[in-house]
Amino acid sequence: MTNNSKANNNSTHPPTSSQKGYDIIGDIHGCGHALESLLCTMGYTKRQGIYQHPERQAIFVGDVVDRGPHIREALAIVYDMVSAGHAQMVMGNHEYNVYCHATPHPQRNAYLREHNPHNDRLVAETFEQFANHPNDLKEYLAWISELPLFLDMGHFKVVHACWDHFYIREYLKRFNTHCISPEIILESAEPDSFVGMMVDRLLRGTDIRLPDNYVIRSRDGFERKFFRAKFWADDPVTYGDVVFQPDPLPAELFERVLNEEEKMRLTMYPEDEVPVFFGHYWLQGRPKPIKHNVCCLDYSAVKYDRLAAYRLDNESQLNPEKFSWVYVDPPEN
Ligand SMILES: [Mn+2]
Repeated sequence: MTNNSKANNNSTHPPTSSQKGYDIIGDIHGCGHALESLLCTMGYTKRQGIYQHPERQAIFVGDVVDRGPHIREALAIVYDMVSAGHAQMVMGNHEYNVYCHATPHPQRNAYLREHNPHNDRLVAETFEQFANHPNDLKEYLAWISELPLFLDMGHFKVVHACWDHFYIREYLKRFNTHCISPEIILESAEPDSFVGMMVDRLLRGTDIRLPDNYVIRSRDGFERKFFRAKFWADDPVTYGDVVFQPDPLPAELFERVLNEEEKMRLTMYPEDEVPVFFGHYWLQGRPKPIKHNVCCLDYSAVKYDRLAAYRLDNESQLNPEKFSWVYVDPPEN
């Protein structure tokens, strides 16, 4: 950490007078070296130890931690940029997991997130890489516990997995902030609480339970009884219209018609809304907008695809030419 001062997340950083644009950066997952390459590619330079751009601000869509080889480096870069006002960040489901995994429940003999083989495995690299740096981890966890859950920047929006107008409006009404807090995280650990459902929706997206006894075995070995659904589908009819994940649905389910209850679980993102940026969904290949106002920036950096960014100026229709990315190479053995 370069700064001793704690980042102020309680207000979005106003653009400086020279600021012209935003570079929105996808899931890093411990690919700290790729992050440095991407920042350099986009004209950011390191001054007094902090990456910065004279005319632009970076916005991270979350999931800086877990899985990859350089989690401490990645967190240090992001934390220092945010602390100095050169970047903003929204919380990803992996930051939330790491915080809850490390935080004992004040009234119960348990952690906020259950320790079991599945949950332990998801956060293993982060705790391993911080094993000899417990004080740094403590400081990062405190910072994580006050991150924004979403950013409404006026001419664009940012969230980790799903922009849900209903939950966001209700959250602002209840808490009068776009940030989370240790108290709200504690409440969110109750799965049926409003904040529990909200965090799940914004940080993990909408999903639909597979019918009967179907199970999808994902490429990374997890068994899933749900599939991830789009929040931007227009008038979806079948499972195939809403599925959005790297692991394909069993073929016979593709044409299955969504029932009313399943449709109720979905959320929509109107055509005439400002662009929304998010990560989370493990895309691959050449980065491009999903729709004129919908853009996922997770291009599977930690699976040796790309770390991607969208370089936004004032356009309201996303431009396929405005992505930057770096390739992430497997380590040489
Ligand atoms: Mn992710």
